[in-house]
Amino acid sequence: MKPPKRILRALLAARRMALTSHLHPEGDSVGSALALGLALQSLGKEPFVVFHHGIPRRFSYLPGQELVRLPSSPPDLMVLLDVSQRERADLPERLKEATCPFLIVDHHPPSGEATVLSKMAWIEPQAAATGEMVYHLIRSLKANITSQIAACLYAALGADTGFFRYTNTNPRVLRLAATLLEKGVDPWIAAYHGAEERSLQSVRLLSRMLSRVRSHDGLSWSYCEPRDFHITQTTDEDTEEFVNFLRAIEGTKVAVLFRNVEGRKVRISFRANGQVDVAAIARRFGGGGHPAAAGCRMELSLKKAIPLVLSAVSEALEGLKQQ
Ligand SMILES: [Mn+2]
Repeated sequence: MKPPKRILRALLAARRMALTSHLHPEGDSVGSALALGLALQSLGKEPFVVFHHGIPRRFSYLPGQELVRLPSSPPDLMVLLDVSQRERADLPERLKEATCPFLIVDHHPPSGEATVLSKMAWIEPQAAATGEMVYHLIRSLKANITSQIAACLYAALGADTGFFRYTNTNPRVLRLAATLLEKGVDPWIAAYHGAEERSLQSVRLLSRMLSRVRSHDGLSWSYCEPRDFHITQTTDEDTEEFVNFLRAIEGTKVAVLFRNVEGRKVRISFRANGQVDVAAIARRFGGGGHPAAAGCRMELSLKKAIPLVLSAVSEALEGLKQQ
């Protein structure tokens, strides 16, 4: 996995850089941005890690938090990590519209704009996480993998491999994990904050969601409605990983979780157990993701969104039967 020369040249030529990722950042986004930020800082650059809507509290244990700040004027270079579309980046409007070059480092299979911007994009669908690409980027930039950078990269790798359980876990990934452990990473701290820890309110929300789960013909689904968020004093951020509880149900081929925090806005997460490509389903509704984990958003009521999406999933499941 070798970063293209033009990507390295662009990073070396710039001084002030803003690093960002997609909205609702998870471990790969936050870990990749902080790791690259720390490495660029060690090279004498001035990196800004920008998550306009904030970083989930669970990642506050990660080093490099001091780099999370907004540049007062447009930077020389913008780096999008784990996302390839400017509109999906968690930037304030004025930075989204900045005229500086936008660099893309992402492991999601390309869609639309990424191909157009391909000169400035490094897309590596073989990578288990963007963090894996960032590791090679840092090495190629001749920066040291410090224990701090290793902690951020391990969080990134852990997040996208389900802490080394998903099928993207391969010998190469485990070798990289071993290298990071050799730098002093504590695997339990990373797994606890990255995957296990949740707030009491979030557990209360989970219990409401689970109390109404439906499971039939390989499809398991449930939803959270505005009342749930209101009663438990939670936000959509507290539903992280909820969909995995649905995927855990015996016989599930596709799991779907609907969340309606307020108004006519529904967020939908899909998980598959290996047979159905849920990214293809999510794309039909304007979303995207990986074959086994995807998502989309709809400007509809929960009542209207649920049957629309479930019938698309049932169709895909029917297709399996006929094969
Ligand atoms: Mn990722």
